[in-house]
Amino acid sequence: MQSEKHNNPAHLSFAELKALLARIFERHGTSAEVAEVLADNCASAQRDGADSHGIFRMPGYVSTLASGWVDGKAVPEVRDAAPGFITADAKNGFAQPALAAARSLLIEKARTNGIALLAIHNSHHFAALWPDVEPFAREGLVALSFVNSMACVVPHGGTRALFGTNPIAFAAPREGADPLVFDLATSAIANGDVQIAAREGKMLPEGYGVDRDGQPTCDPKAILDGGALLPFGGYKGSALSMMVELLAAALTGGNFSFDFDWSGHPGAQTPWTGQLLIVIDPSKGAGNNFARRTETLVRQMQAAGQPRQPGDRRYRQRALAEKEGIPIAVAELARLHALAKAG
Ligand code: NDP
Ligand code: PYC
Repeated sequence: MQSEKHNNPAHLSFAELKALLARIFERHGTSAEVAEVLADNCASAQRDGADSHGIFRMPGYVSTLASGWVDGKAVPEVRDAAPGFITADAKNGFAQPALAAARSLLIEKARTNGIALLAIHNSHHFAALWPDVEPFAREGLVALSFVNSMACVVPHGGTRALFGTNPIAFAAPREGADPLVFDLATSAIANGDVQIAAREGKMLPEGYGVDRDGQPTCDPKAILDGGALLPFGGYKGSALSMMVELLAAALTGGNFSFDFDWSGHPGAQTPWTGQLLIVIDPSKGAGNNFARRTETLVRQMQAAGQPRQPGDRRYRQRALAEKEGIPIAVAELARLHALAKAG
């Protein structure tokens, strides 16, 4: 996919790509409102070069919608549970429309109380997590999010897959610069990147996964075919993954990554779990100049020799796409147009 993209690609504006993706979502059974939210998310990932969660995901969304596993027309139910606590039932729909529905209340509560959280359950998240947190930092807030996925990661020292790839995303405002954002799977590699490596016939580094017999392997196909991934950083990543299960599933009322059985829905790919967002208003802190202090830390990291900060690659890619358009392989674009017509 990536090599195709760099071989005489077409260039689309963000608006063009988003409109095409929205047509595909609606054509395959989402409401216009859900299509708008998912298309914005997916086009943003493609624009930023987040390849494992951009248009690569469209066939997975389509096959999941066709399988009846997810409700593309679900209308989330948002509940004001306590001064700093909002719950959202995504009604077996996607998580992002639930976040969109709760967002203004979440910000209002964070600004009033200094901190607020949104606990989403009965939801499907098939995307990158940074688009969920970066916008809060653009409004001067600090945001953290956690999502669990599907059992494909062996806990440290274990013998079978239990955790999801369970990403954690964090965003903080910076004075005079784009927010500082990281978004990372707690597995050694995201499942999407294993699929891309398998497609491209590439081997993975050692320590990323095991085959169906529990033996270490660098072959992405063996990991996908009955094998499993390992957490990053041994017991440390495993502990973070455990935390994500607790925050995104136990706290929200969503499924653990091992809880759901999609075998009755062939084609289903979206994990049916939960998501937690924590939003903090740093102006309530004693320092009262959080964005400047973030900038101070970034400058010190640069001075210490860290060549780039998390998020920098995406922002560079975004700036390039805004200038030149979003590169998409001609064959890939044809597949998207076909999806927009099929159904
Ligand atoms: P990466 O390992 O590619 O990157 C993780 C983070 O580290 C990013 O913020 C990245 O910034 C930063 N980074 C990478 N290299 C460097 C470096 N050399 N110096 C400083 N910072 C660096 O991401 P993952 O493979 O772990 O995850 C990929 C995506 O998959 C994420 O968006 C995640 O949300 C998604 N995902 C979604 C799941 C779901 O259930 N919805 C499950 C698992 C993963 P930058 O972005 O600028 O490269
Ligand atoms: O890449 O690990 C992943 C993933 C799981 C669900 C969505 N993306």
